[in-house]
Amino acid sequence: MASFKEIKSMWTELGMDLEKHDEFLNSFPSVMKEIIATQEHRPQAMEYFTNVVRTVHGQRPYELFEHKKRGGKVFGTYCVYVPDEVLFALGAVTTGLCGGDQFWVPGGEKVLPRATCALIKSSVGSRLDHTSPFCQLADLYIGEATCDGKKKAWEILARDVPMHIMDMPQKKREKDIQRFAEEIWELVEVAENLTGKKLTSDALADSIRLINEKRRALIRLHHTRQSAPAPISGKDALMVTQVAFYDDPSRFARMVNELCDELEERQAQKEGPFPAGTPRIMISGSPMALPNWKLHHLVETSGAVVVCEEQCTGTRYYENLVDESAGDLEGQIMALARRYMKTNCACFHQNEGRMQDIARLADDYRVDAVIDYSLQFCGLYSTESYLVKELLQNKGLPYLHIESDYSQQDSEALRTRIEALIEMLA
Ligand code: BJ8
Repeated sequence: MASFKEIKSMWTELGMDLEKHDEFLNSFPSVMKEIIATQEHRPQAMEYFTNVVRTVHGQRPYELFEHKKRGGKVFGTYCVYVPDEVLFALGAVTTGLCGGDQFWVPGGEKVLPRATCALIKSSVGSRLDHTSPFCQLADLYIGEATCDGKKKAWEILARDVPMHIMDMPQKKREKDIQRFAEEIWELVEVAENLTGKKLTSDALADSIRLINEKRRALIRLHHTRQSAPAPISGKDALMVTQVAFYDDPSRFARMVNELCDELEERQAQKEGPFPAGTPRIMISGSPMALPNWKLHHLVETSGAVVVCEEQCTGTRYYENLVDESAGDLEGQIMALARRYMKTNCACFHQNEGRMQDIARLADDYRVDAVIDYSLQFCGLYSTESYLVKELLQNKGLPYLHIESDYSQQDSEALRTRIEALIEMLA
């Protein structure tokens, strides 16, 4: 464990704005206390994940800092379509850079239109304000051409930091999957140049296994939420998935499996933080980057429990494993392309796969209602909510569409709508 003195000198060496960063640090403990620590009957194994979050700008960045001192590279990413496997196979470490806090939004608004989603503004603001150690540590930022907001924001961010942008297909035909495999090959070349290493089939096989292991642990965890009562709160489950974007993959998988042992014990005893019969909610839509717990907190303090997230901070991150059977690099890259193209983001044209996912998850998790969530100004998920609504009406499931941002201004209005939904379920 690094001491506070060591962490502080790292922040200085990374060129962070310490005064502004202190403002962020001063507000964080009370948010953690109010939203996370006040929950009752939390699993003991959540202590590890709570500590990772509590020290999120300290301990994990310090590990990356030391990795860099040993000559290693750090890649920063913003999207679940970036294949971590090839970067780990080159001895690098990846870290999520998506901003999930209102604190960074004004920094993003200095260069972006206000009518941009909070995730993009917060991500850009955290870099431009020099208040995130992860942004300061990344040697190369990997962006992607997904939504218009990101595509344009990356052009502005690239004036400040080195960036590589992955192109994204618009559809999922066989030729699109082949094209995505070419994008992965291009990423390999870029990463080889930065790390000075050559990708080998053996190293890639190891890292495919490593990341599969991490996803398997998450699948195991989230499956426990299918039982009633759910053995873990939605807030805690979301926090674990959020930590997955930052933590060391092997340690993370081990700690998630420890948590699963406890949750499976609770399942057997029919125990959980909420009594049996508590209305079960699935949240679909835009991702919730750390520490965005706003909607989960509102739901779980209004008499319901969140049991599933059809989001990139949920099923879209951990479902689908990479086929481990390929024996050479060509086959492995193709296996990666096939796995990543199974992820159903609203940035795709003709995205029926996402509707099938929502229908399947609603059944598997025995949900009583779905809250379809779009970050304000996210045209993709807002527009697709029309199809989500139609799907759920046909299934006879209550549905609520919510558009929100990272501020707390709309919290009470949202609570009123959420309470009305939950009352209807009683
Ligand atoms: S795979 S959801 S992580 S693009 S919420 S920035 S879409 S305007 S984050 Fe995303 Fe990859 Fe898709 Fe997932 Fe744009 Fe919408 Fe903002 Fe979004």
